[in-house]
Amino acid sequence: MALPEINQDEINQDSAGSPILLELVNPDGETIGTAEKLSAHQAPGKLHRAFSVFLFDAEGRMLLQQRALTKYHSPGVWSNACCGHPYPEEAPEAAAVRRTHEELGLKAANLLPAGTVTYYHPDEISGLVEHEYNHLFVGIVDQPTDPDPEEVHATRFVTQRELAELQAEKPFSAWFPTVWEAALPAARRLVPSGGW
Ligand code: DMA
Ligand code: MN
Repeated sequence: MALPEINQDEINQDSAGSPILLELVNPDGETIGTAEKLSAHQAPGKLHRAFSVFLFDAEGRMLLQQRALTKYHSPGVWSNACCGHPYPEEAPEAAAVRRTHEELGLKAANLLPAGTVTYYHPDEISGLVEHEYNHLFVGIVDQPTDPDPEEVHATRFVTQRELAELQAEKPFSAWFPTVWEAALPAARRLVPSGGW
């Protein structure tokens, strides 16, 4: 599929114009090299390191983000609180804390590791592919979000029932069901009152 709407510079360079690299890994999650962000996501895709953060309020409701309408892939869809890619040699938890702050304005202290999951999900809208070895984290948030509009269109906290209703009504990211199923045991331990 052609990608006419995607500005490759915006994907491959940070705000200072430096190239954005991410870590390529083998199926065991061991680093085997680096790649520019766009090339790792072009079909057929290269397996790379990623992280996903699941945040809950004190009542156990889950924070969702609607991705900005200008995101390079999966624009406008709902997903978990924050996802992204560690820089080469950056620890996944450090990247999770960094991006949760940048995207949502939150201090994600005390994130708990919730395992890893590997998947291959094409994005039908952009034609890009997420082939990821994903490090999962769960945590509690006790502050209001302050989203960066270039990353996040909207946020909301949902109960289990509200999540099911939203999933029936709105598009979600291709990876959300996969990462949420994998993070569920840790989420249940963290917020037993949430009824997840
Ligand atoms: C990609 O998220 C990461 C996963 C786990 C799907 P993203 O597109 O929001 O990351 P970024 O824009 O920071 O590269
Ligand atoms: Mn990716």
